[in-house]
Amino acid sequence: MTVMQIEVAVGDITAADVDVVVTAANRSLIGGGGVDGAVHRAAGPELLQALRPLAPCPPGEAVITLAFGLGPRIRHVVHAVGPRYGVDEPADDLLASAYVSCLQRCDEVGATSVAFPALSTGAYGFPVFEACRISMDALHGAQSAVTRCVLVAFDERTRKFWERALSV
Ligand code: AR6
Repeated sequence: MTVMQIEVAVGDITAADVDVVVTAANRSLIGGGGVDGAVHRAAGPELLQALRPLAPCPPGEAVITLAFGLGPRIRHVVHAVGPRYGVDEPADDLLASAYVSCLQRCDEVGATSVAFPALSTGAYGFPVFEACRISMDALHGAQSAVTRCVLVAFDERTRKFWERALSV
C-alpha cells in the first residue's frame, strides 16, 4: 500500500508545488470568494466554462477539471463542496467525505500530489479546530495512490490546528 505523506504549509494555495489544487466550491460551481476566488482568478475564465457541464455538485462531493492558467506545474483543479455549517447535515460526515472525494478524483487522473485548503472554514462557517481534526482523520483513513498531501492554511490559527491534528 502507498504511504501518504501529509504536510502543513501556510500561504496562497495557487502557488503550491503539486499536481492538483483543491478549491472550496459551492454546489452550483459558479465561482465565488475566498479560495475559490483566488483559484478562478489564477486559472482564468476557461475554468468556469469547464465547470458548467459538471454542475451541480452536492455537499460532500468533488469534481475535477484541467488547471488552465494555473498550469503547467499544476495540472488539475478539484472543486470540492463542503457542508455549510448548521445547514448541510451531518456536517462532520459531509466534510470528511469532501476530502475523500478529492483523493478519488486525484486517483482518476493518476495524480500523486495534492494541496487542500481548509474546506468549509471560511464563508461556510465550520469551526476551524473541528474541521482540521476531521480533515486529518479523513485523509489518514483514506485509500489512495496519492503520496503527498499539502494542507495549505491561509492563517496562523488554521496552521496551528492542523499541526496539532497531525501530531496526534
Ligand atoms: N489559499 C489558501 N487558502 C485560502 C485562500 C488561498 N488563496 N483564500 C482563502 N483561503 P472559503 P468555504 C482559506 O470561504 O468556507 C466561496 O465563495 C480561508 O481563509 O474560501 O468552503 C465558494 O464559492 C479559509 O480558511 O471556503 C463557496 O460559495 C478556507 O480557505 C463558499 O465560499 C476556506 O474558506 C465556500 O466556503
